[in-house]
Amino acid sequence: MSYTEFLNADPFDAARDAAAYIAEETGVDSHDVALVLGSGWGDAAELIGETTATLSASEIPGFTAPSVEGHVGTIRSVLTKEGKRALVLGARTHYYEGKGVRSVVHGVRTAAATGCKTLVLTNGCGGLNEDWAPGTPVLISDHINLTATSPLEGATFVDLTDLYSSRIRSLAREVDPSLDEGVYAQFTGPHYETPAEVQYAKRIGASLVGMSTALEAIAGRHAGMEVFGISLVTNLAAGISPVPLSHEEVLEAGQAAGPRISKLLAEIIAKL
Ligand code: 8IG
Repeated sequence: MSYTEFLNADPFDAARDAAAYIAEETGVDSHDVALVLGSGWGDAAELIGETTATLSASEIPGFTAPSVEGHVGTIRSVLTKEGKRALVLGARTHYYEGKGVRSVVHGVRTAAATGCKTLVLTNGCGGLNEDWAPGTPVLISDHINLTATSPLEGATFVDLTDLYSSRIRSLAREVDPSLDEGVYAQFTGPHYETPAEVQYAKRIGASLVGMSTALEAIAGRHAGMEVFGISLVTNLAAGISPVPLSHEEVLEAGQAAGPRISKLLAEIIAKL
């Protein structure tokens, strides 16, 4: 399926096509939990279980290769110790890539079409709370969608109360009681915020700023999945920190936090 064909197709038909391809290639008829790996989370899936199949995202209908260093372009089927099947999406499409919001949520819709009942969204982001040193994982309690768009089309009035499952957040705090929570504001990017925009985000109630997750969470809820979100604060947001942001800093903070967040993620998934 070419990109043009994808854009002209019904997005749920495209997701079913991708799910059929994944079932065929992995030999797994149905997956239970989907995991989207964001910046800094690339290696975090290693402890979840045994990888039984690895697919290149660009082979799967409607998926495209990622364009950002530090993002992995593979989709893996992982068997957990508890016998659950996890679909690990290392290939997120960001809104700033300009491929449209349908492309952004195609992975999430595909995950639902493969049978997933739970969606775990991870990301690397900026933090507004000075107590969150680079490398701090933070649970997402809610979001503010600042993209001025939605993955839903037409009269699709979906309730977003408790979008980020309080049940799964409690499970996460059983694993690590020190986990803080924050409200994630999705900006479009790809530029980082100005200090004034960070202050605006703070005043409207955000404590995390990033370029993903909210649109995917909405699509996940619409598709009937229970959504869990966890951010890795890789940098203090612009103006909160006295030093300017760099993508290298982001990658380094992610690498340093690797072992802790890998263990955390594996233990949360084991409890689902
Ligand atoms: I990693 O400070 C990462 N992603 N919008 N702001 C936004 N996205 C981010 C940031 C940040 N850090």
